Amino acid sequence: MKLLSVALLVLGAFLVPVPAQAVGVDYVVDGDTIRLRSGAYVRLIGIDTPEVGECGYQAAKRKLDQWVGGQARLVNPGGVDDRDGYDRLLRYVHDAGRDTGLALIRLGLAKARYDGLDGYDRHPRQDAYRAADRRSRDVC
Ligand SMILES: [Ca+2]
Repeated sequence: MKLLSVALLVLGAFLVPVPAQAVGVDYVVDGDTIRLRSGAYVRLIGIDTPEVGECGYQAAKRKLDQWVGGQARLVNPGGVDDRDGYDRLLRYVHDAGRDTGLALIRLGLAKARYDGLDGYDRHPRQDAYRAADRRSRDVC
């Protein structure tokens, strides 16, 4: 019995680190914000995409819609605020096992922002996001 407990504890340590929650997506608001079927809004952590009317707005929105239209998985990293100033959930978003925000940065459709270098919470993937942004050519 004791051995079983220890085994479960060890196994748990490998299973727990990145809990991703599957959610239904109602629609994509823009390149960095989605609305869930639950009615909640999600702001992707650590990225920024163009606002309505700005160059790249449609391209970023269309790509995000292509990737997470219908459903996505949310990751809630420790050390980052649960919600932003607009009451939107702050989450990493994954599509098909991929980090959607990072993929947008790599395509030059998003910039790495709203992180520890901008006066916000430092997030666990900040260094990877910033490095990818430096390497990617922005579409605008
Ligand atoms: Ca870039």
